[in-house]
Formats: sequence, structure tokens, C-alpha cells
Amino acid sequence: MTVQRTLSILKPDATERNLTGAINAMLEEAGFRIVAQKRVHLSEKQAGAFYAVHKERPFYGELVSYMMSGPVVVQVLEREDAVAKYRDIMGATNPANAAEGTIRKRFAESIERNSVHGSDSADNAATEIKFFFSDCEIVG
Ligand code: IDP
Ligand code: MG
Repeated sequence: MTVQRTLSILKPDATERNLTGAINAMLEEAGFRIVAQKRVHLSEKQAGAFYAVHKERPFYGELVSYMMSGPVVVQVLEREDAVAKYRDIMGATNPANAAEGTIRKRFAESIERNSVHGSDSADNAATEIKFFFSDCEIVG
């Protein structure tokens, strides 16, 4: 497996509790390089577009409201097999099911306020990275 990139979001529950440094420390400890990063406050349109894949799910409206409720930190993470490795360290969507040592086990408050987003495939990673970053903003 070659070096790969994935899109990460530190969600409003994480910025609210001042956890961005603690999460970044876990990421760097796990071998990820943060090759792009910015703090943004998503509009309803941006949050809705980013999560458009979940439009039909019952929690979509609440998810969009939550993601625009405070600032987020969007990041591009780089390492070998980054997409799968980040899903591993994130932990299960519902923190009640997340494994020991994962970000969500340590920090998530609920299935919705679960601290981090990570792309779920290489194709989606490419799409999601483009959603937030231009090529010249990513410094490997
Ligand atoms: P993932 O973030 O682990 O990939 P997805 O199924 O893609 O999980 O869901 C996207 C986000 O929507 C979750 O991270 C979480 O914030 C929220 N979410 C997922 N399922 C529920 C639910 O059943 N109730 C409320 N929010 C949910
Ligand atoms: Mg997902």
C-alpha cells in the first residue's frame, strides 16, 4: 500500500471542548502527517452539501444543524493506507461500540457528537479533499 490521503474533520463537539490539540497528538502518534489544516465555520449550505450522501437518512437535518453549530477543523491526513487506518483510529460511529484506544472511545459524547469525521473510501477521500482544499493548500 502506498502513501495515501484522507479528509478528516474535527467536529463542533471537539472544538467546543478544546480537544483539537489532543486529537492531533493522537493522529501524529499514529503516524499521520497533517498536510493541510484550517478552522472553518460551515454554513447550512456547506454542511448540507458535504453530507448530501446522507440526505435520505432520518438524522440528516439534525446532522447538518450540528455540523454548523460551531467551528470545525478540516484536515488532510497523509500516511500509508490512510483511509482505512484513520477509520481504525476513529473508532465506531456510536462511541458505545468504539474500541479502546480510539478517538471516539476517548472523546465522543454520542452517536451524533462523535468528535471526528473520516472519509470512508479512497474515491470519497479525493472528493472530500477537493471540497475543502485546493492543491496549493496541501503541503506534503
Ligand atoms: P461515520 O462518521 O462513522 O462514517 P456515518 O454513517 O457516515 O458514520 O454518519 C455520518 C455522521 O452522522 C456520524 O459521524 C454522526 O455524526 C451522524 N450519525 C450517524 N448515525 C446517526 C444516528 O443514528 N443518529 C444521529 N446522528 C447520526
Ligand atoms: Mg461516513
